[in-house]
Amino acid sequence: MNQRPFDLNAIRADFPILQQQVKGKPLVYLDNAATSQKPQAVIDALSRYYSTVNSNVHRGAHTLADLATREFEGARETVQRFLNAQHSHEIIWTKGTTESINLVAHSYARAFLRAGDEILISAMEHHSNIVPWQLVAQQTCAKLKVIPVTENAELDLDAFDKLLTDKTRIVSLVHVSNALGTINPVKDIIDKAHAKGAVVMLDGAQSTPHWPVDVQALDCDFYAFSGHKVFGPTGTGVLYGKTRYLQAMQPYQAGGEMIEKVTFEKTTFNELPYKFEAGTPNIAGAIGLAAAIDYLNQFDRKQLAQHEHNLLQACLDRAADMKDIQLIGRAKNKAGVFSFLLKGAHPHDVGTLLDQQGVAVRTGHHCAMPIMDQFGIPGTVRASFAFYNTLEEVDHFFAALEKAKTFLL
Ligand code: 7TS
Repeated sequence: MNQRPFDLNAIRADFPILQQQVKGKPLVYLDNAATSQKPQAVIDALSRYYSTVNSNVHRGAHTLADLATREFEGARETVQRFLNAQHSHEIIWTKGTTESINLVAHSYARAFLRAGDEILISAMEHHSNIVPWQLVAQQTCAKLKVIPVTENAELDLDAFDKLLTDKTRIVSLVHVSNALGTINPVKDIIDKAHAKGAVVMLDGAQSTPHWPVDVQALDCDFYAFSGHKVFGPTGTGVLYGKTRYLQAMQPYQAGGEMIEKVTFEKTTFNELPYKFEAGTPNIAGAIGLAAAIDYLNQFDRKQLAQHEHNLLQACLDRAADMKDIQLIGRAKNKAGVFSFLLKGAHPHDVGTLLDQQGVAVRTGHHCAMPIMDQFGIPGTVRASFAFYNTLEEVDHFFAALEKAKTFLL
């Protein structure tokens, strides 16, 4: 396949929002971990769908309904290839990582866990990979256990070995931390968890935007990601699950689409994946997400990842020369997330001063309060990168940071 060369100017021209000014300054968008920007190809896919295809799926006898169904199911196959899943019925549409994790917590864990069983998560999880398991633990009298995180923001793997026991039924772990950037050694963890008979769910919200994920090579049992973080529309997401687990699970949302036959006495469910997709799905969103994946697939994704790594390295180099900056998250294996504090300044104040200079970052606890508590901080300032960011933007960001320092310190 002919791959498109990595030409940053041409890439940036594909993202209309990046051409904007904010507060009279060129936008420097460094909040990609919260949501990433959309290329024109995605915007066009949505517009084309609504202008020429819009119909409901799986039910119509007319031409457009058939077309919408084929495009919607084609999008599922695009995601199947994106994750290298074995079957397209292993791809369940959701509205994001949060819903995907809740689906597994409700339909798998709540049904199959018994009192005394254990669920293992880590101290660096996003709230969406903590709270669903707390609820399930309460409902089933299972126990929630937490893998500690070291000072360097890495998983404490010795502690993991001890926490993983014959009672562990589920390990649910973030692939890449949104607050710290840590890339977790998930393959080892999956293999060890399987050896104990536990199922493994991975939160891929922050990995899928950066490099190809292969669920068969990982051998994870469930994998969740958000479409809006991989350059697709908001309100889209995916749960991958191995067929044997999905087949054993009951749906946790019920309604149209997910049934085979309904009488007042008894309902039988539709086959996979529809059993888990009650109601009219986000058809345009799924087609938009497939357009985002097609867009990414034009490139050698290794080149995109290398570029993001260079951006992170530039930040780390600049920070090493800068006074009064404290890095949060010093893992050796790290994705393009640069979380920090200016000593003595509240993260929100830093964020506001950066915004005045056109630089968009996120400040706060990043929906990961427990790890912030562990580090004894209320939150951080977080710059997070996508492949369309430039080294010039890193320069601009640090110049803006120096200026913020003169106001705050
Ligand atoms: N898991 C991780 C690791 C995340 O980073 C996020 C969102 C989620 C789950 C939830 O994804 P959603 O699409 O269902 O909302 N993270 C962030 C963030 O870092 N800033 O804003 C949202």
